[in-house]
Amino acid sequence: MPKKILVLNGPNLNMLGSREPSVYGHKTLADVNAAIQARAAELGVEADCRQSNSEGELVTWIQQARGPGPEAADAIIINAGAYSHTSVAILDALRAAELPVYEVHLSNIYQRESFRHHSYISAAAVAVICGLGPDGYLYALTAAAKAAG
Ligand code: CA2
Repeated sequence: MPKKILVLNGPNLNMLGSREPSVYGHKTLADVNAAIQARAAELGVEADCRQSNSEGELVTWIQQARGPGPEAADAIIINAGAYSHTSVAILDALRAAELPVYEVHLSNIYQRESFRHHSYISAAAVAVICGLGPDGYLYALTAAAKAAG
């Protein structure tokens, strides 16, 4: 069985490519997910890419990733969007999942408003990648696949 990596995107990331290209680039989320799938195929892992604007739905998916069951995953890559800066619920779910978590942000959150400088998610993450645009997901996927062995 190939290792399964759950790739979660949070609120507003479905709008990628449509607005704010100077911050988030021109690629759509479909473009980003296609690149993730291509890299997953090269790495021999399965990537399950999902996006939700709902904090509760993200929490549910993280809970299911712990298994047992068909949604069980071996690692989680997450860009929780603005919930990164607000959500103790997502932090608690990630901790409870007991899976390696890789946090990704498209932009360099430390060059932006001070309220973006803190991420609750980071306390549950083995690594944080920010400021590299969509490539950040590919670096995270490479690291997750290597660690999942
Ligand atoms: O840099 C990132 O990836 C962020 O997680 C993106 C979030 C932001 O709240 C975080 O501080 C940093 C926002 C995603 C919104 O994406 C949009 C894309 C296009 C148009 C509008 C929003």
